[in-house]
Amino acid sequence: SSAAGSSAAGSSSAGSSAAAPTKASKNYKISFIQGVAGDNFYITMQCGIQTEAAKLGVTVNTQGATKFDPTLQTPILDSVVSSKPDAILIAPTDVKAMQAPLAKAAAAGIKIVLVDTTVNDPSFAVSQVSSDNVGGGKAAFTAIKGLQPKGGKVLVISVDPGISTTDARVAGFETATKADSSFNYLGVQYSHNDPATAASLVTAALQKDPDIVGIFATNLFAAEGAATGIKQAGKSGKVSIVGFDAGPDQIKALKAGTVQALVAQQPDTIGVDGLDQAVAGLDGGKVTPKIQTGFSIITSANVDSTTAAYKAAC
Ligand code: T6T
Repeated sequence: SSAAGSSAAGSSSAGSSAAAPTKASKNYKISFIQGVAGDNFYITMQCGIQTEAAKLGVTVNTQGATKFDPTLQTPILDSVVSSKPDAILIAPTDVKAMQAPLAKAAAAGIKIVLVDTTVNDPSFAVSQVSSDNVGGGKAAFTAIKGLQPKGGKVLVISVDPGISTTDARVAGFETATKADSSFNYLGVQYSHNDPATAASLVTAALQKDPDIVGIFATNLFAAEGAATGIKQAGKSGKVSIVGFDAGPDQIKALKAGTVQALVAQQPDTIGVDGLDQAVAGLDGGKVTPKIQTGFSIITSANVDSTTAAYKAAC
């Protein structure tokens, strides 16, 4: 199946193979700070963390800002730090802006585990757990090529520059696209995690280049908006969309044919592994500084045999 390559890559690097603690030595107080609240990716991660917390016997509280924005995430982090938790799991929203606030939290003696995203210099962190985002971007190109074998113009809709995950996805996609002379890379446009903005970027791009054959949307909200933009432009079925993430709505969109392929991450595993690393760090156990989790490609060919990868609630 089209998922074989990527899931093989995932299982070989899956963090679950790292020695996981079975019980914490005490009921540690741990905070999880999401990239943004209300995003099925982070909700699923939270579900994984909660289940693992119950198993290990630790207490986790979860918070997230209303927007994927370091100016909103920093005060949340600062207030969490002043509550003196034993550890923080966080998806930093910007590689640069979250650097100093996180280094300061680590310097205060709090164990920091970076989940999903990272910062420019993560050396203060106990561990980093994320998908193979460059690989996911490359796989997104392979999926577009499968859908549009003759090639043509392709566009990327991303979130904001400075987000480690989506930047890596763009880089992987760009490298793969430029290595194939039948495709013409139109570059990346930023939607600020707002589906309406993504939709208008896509309709404007299709006005300028009506012969676009494919769009890679680097996260859930970019993909949602890109699908709307294609509908608004009357180009449904002509332009292929490959989106990162596979929430319940994305699976529906795939079945309805408004999106043609999804790169499904393993947010649950990222959360479980992240919490295991935090507890291992607190108990002086063996930590794994870098863990890469897998992904799979979902298309109409395998969607019926796929259970939704992400949850809307636990
Ligand atoms: O794609 C995920 C996450 O990996 C990324 O860092 C930000 O966007 C999502 O949360 C999906 O909305």
